[in-house]
Amino acid sequence: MLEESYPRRWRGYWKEGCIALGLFAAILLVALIVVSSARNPGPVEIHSDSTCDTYHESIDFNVPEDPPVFADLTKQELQNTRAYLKSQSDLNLVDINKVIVSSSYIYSIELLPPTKSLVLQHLDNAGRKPQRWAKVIVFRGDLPTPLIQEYRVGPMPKPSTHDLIDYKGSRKNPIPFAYRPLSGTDIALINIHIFPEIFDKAEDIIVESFGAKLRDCGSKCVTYSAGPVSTSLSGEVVRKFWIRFSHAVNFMTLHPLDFQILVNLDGVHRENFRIEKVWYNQKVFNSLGDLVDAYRSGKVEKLHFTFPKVDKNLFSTLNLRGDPFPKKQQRRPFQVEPDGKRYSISGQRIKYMGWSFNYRMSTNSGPMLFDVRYKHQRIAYEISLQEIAVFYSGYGPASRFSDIVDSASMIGTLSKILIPEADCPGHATFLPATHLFDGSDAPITYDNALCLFELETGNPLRRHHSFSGYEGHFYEGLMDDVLVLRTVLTVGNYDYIFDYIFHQNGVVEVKVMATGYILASAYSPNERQFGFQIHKNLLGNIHHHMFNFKVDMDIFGTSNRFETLDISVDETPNGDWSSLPDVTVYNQLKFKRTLHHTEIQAAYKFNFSTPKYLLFHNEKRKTKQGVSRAYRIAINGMSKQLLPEGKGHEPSIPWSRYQMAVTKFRQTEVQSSSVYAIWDSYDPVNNFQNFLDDDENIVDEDLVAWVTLGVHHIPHTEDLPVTPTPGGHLQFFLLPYNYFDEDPSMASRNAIRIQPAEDDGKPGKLPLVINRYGMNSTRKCVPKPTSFYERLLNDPDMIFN
Ligand SMILES: *[C@@H]1O[C@H](CO)[C@@H](O)[C@H](O)[C@H]1NC(C)=O
Ligand SMILES: *[C@@H]1O[C@H](CO)[C@@H](O)[C@H](O)[C@H]1NC(C)=O
Ligand SMILES: [Cu+2]
Repeated sequence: MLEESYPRRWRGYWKEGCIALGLFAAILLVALIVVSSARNPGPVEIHSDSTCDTYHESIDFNVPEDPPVFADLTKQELQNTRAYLKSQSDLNLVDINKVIVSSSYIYSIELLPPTKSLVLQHLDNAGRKPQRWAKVIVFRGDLPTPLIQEYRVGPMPKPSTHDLIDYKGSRKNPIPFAYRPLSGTDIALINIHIFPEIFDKAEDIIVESFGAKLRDCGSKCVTYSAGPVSTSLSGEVVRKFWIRFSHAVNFMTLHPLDFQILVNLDGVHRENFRIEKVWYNQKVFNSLGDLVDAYRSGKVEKLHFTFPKVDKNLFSTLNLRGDPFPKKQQRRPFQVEPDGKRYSISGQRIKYMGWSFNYRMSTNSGPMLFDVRYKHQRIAYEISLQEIAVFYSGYGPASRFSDIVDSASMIGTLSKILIPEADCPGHATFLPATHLFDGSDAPITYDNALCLFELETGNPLRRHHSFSGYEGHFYEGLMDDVLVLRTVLTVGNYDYIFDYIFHQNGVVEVKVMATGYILASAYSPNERQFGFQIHKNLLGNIHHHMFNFKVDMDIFGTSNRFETLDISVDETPNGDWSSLPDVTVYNQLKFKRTLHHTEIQAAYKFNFSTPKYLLFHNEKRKTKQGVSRAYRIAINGMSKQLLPEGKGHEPSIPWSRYQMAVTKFRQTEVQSSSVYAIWDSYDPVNNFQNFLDDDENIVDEDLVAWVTLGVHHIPHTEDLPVTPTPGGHLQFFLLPYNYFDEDPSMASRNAIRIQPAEDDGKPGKLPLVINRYGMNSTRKCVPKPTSFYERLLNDPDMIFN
């Protein structure tokens, strides 16, 4: 066992050690977050002038005493859960400031979404409101065989029981200790057990090679990040990281050094914690001692990286530079809401035009929607992010084995603050999220974790102009104004923007954009097939971004079918229409409906030769013409998983094999991934492929679609300093398909119609009627400027800890 205990105040240590920040994985800034207590949410900001405020809807962030079924756990519920668990002797929890790897401690507490059947009883049949429960992940370093346990704790508000969650064999619980998601204890282990050896043996080499030091380094420091190495590589369930070193300069991923160390941090025993390999100047060594010998004897060529000159012109910093534009100091355009907000919020339920839905921010899996309805009719029971993955390639081992599956990084906690007028429009409403997680004793609330805004997209939703007399003169058009619920998850280097977008015609859009810093390698000719040299010592490695979403479709209830419209070429005899011998057969397109009976049959891999529409319907609900009233899922932003199935780290993300899969809803198959997926490729904890492999019947069942978006990214110089979003929007849509009798946006008062007035028979100009359907376009009002920046100046903890 570990003899010494070390406090969780890593931050102090790092200051002494001169290593600015340890970064993990997708370069996860976990754990260094030392937050003493939750801040009070600031005042709600609603930017509009009272004179504009005619029909303001109500915006209420207060969580009711008895929270609605989908609401995140409240501060009080989180606190009560923690207090209850603390008092349970079987859990053996230690105080947060005494946590070491061999302790029992709580990794996360969050809502365990209630059983769907109970929720539907409650919502649709006036059934009793289901009890609220917490899902709690506990690291049990204290047990003879350390492991991870997932508990169901409750009922709220005052928990009285805790049981291991029974996944009925569909996924593991408890979970091998080596699979635990990334936490502060990893930093502590590297810090206490690995760094002394590096200081001891390699400090001279680091100073000579990189013009910077690991400790006592002043303004020239070397920092590091640690990337998990998933278990398929060694074929054993062990916990290993590649530590990559870089110059401690904004931003570190663009200043990599050709120096990496593979460490084993398995279990809780100090004798396990060791350096297994060392990489220096494109060569592998079995130990630091071997590197030192080779370095001294001239068997490895010495590297000479110069420490970058840090100023605002440094290529890797984000500062205004270049020839400033616009030439004059003219502000950006902005939008106004001339008659007040047209949406309301209450109990984490949002209403907008015909739409209503609940949102929540899962600590471990990010933004989720529940009970999405249009005109009171549920379309989807759930639409939620499941996983973010990025698989990198490279010659050097750290890039080669960086296959990052981000929910190991508590992605829901990574939207720390959205900034008005940069992350979201100035008129947005900012929504809080509260978490209790690794490193915190009390719940932490991030006031601006999400934002909600109505957006004038500038695109017409529909229009037609009939300008000639014989068609009948008229014009009508309507802008595609939407409601956007946004969050931005900063997973170390990358920033992922997630939007749930609601259109006026019954369409839901889900969109992902990536920005932020790339993860890169020190340039070497060996890396050329994996990227371009984009700066002096820098090469941007090719990688594949992948995102998985759960879309629990409920079209007129839970008895649904999945059908595709398969488009093909029709060869029609053409003798009647042409006498030319080579036109006796005419080719055109046709389609046929294919009902998919089982899960394997339904698993969708895009094929250009066989275009398809993907439709969900309830067989009992037809239009007057007898056509199935359906919703269509359309995916814009697909990519193919090129890695072979079942090899390497691919088994951790089996959902990426399909652009969409359809499964029968099961309460034990509520997520496609798990927080363990970054490690578990050798033996996945929650294997999505198993959802399909039992090949259940999916006809007239409750169906769930699992949608994967993706894009390959070969970085280029314009990814410096950070990746821009244009060209990288990945989306999928839920589109009504024979669902309404006509476009429901016909009921929008925001359309504009122009037609001739009754012809008075007089010569001269045609008299016109311009119909704005009662909208007053003469009232003028100006939104109040945001007070956000004042609040920020008064409370800098809002943005940096
Ligand atoms: C795509 O569809 C065509 C036509 O059915 C088929 O011949 C081909 O094998 C398919 N490709 C893949 C990769 O499945
Ligand atoms: C439109 O607003 C202006 C200014 O508030 C007001 O004077 C006018 O009567 C309004 N028109 C209608 C049709 O409501
Ligand atoms: Cu990228």
